[in-house]
Amino acid sequence: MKLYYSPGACSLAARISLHEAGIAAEFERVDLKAKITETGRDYIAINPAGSVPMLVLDDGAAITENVAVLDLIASHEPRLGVSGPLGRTRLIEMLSYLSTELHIAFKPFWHGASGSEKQDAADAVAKRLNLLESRIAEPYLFGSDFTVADAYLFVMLRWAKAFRLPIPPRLLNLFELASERNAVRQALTEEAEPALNA
Ligand SMILES: N[C@@H](CCC(=O)N[C@@H](CS)C(=O)NCC(=O)O)C(=O)O
Repeated sequence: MKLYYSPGACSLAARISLHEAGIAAEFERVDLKAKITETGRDYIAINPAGSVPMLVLDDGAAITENVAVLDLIASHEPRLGVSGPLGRTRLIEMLSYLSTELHIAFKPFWHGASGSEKQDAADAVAKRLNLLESRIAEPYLFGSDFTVADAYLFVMLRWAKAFRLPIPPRLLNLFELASERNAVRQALTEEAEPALNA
C-alpha cells in the first residue's frame, strides 16, 4: 500500500491506523499548495481532487476520502473497528460526523479567514467537540478500545491545540492517552515538521 499524505494533515489518521494495524505501507508526501509529490509528480494527475489522504492498494486501486480509507483499514484489522451487530454502522456514523461536521469546521483556520470567520469557526468546533464530549464512551469514543475514529479525532484535537481552541476534559483525556500509543508516537515522529499543513 502507499499513502499520499501531508505532515500533520488529516492523512495522519490513516498513518496512525496503518501502524496500529501493523500494515506495512510506503508514504509519499504531497505539497498541498503546489500539488506536487515529493518525487516531483503532479498530484492532480494522481488524485484529481487534490486532497489527502489517498491510499493506493497493492493491486493499484486508489481509495480517497477519510471515511473510506479509515473504514478500509478497520476492515483489514477489525480490532480498530467497532464490534456488535451495528458495529460498522456506528463506526461509519462516527467517521461521517468527524468528517462532515468537525473536520469541515476547522477549514477557516487553514484558509486565511478573517477574525470574525475564525470566531464563528471556533464556535462551530466547540459545539461539535461538546457533542462528542457528551457521547464518548470513555476513555476512547467507543469505550476501552482505540478505533480508527479515535485516530481521526486525535488529529483534529491536535489541530484544536495548535489553534488554542478549548478541548473538553474527556476528549483531552482521550488525546493524552492516544498520544502515549506507540503507533501515534511513531506516526508523529515520521511526520515531524515545523508546521502543520492542511
Ligand atoms: N473530503 C476529503 C477532504 C480531505 C481534506 O480536506 N484534506 C485536506 C488536508 S486535512 C487537504 O488535502 N487539503 C488540501 C486541498 O483540499 O486542496 C476527505 O474527507 O478525505
